Amino acid sequence: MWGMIGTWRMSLEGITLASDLLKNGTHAGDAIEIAIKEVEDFPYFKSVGYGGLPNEECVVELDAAYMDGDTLDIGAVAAIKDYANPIEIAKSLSKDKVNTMLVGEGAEKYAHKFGFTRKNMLSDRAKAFYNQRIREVKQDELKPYSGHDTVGMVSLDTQGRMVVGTSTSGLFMKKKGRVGDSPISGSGFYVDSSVGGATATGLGEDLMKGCISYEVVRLMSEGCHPQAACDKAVNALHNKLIERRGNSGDISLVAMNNQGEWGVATNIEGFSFVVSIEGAKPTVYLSQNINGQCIHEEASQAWLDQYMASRMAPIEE
Ligand code: SD4
Repeated sequence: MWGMIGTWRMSLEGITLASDLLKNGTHAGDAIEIAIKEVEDFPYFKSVGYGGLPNEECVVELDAAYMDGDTLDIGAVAAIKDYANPIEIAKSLSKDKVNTMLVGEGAEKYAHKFGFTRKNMLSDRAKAFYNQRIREVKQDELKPYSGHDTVGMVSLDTQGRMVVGTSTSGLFMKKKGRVGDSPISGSGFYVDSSVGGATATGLGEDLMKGCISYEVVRLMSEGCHPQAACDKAVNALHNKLIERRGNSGDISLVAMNNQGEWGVATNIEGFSFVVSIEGAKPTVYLSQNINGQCIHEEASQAWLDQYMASRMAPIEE
């Protein structure tokens, strides 16, 4: 049995590519690295890798993490600039015993030392979004924190090994040095091959208040199906945030257990995600929370076409 699950429609090409490898016995970690690299390299996804949206100083700072569910090794980078594939750097760091999470300049120094590909990660398109947002904020006083799409994936290989990875430019217009949940163990991701893995997307500041990915894995370890675990954890955090603070940010989780069973929960409208399991083709689903229970349906061709068209539509300079 092998399987893979990833956040948002943008996981599709990477998961499709990695599925063919998993099918042929590739390690879950190599599958994650290849799949996430594919998302990082695609310029039209706005919150990951090249083309990711910049911070308020118009600089693209990236966060990424990699966790091996067999050894529990973790590697992560945060607020790293000018490197093409943060997931590769995170994976490389996970092999070390100490200094496994590096930020900013330290992460760049490490990447330089080990010859990772340098790249100016600010695309013309992302710069145009930035300029557009500056005008909108001035005109309408819009809150800058919107428009997000972090990639998080869990993979299970034919040997039963599980790995999770994340990669993101975080929130558009974030402060320089701001770090979200994506490189933080337990919040943005967690995996244990004896149970399963989970990864989150949404408002990092709120996801971290619930250590939500760990919570999903913990619930699975108590016997919950991944769907029940996701529903339970997402609803509990959402309700707690409303109760204590009056509001909750966006929270979406995807999870898979070591049997290839999967689950997804969200507190937003139409969260998209991708699942690929042995015997079925990689599929994009849309999820909706109906009174605390998330229902998923396969995305229609019209939805898929519209998604790509909107990602690639020309933008005003
Ligand atoms: C963050 N959780 O940096 C990320 C953003 C995100 O989809 O998920 N966007 O807070």
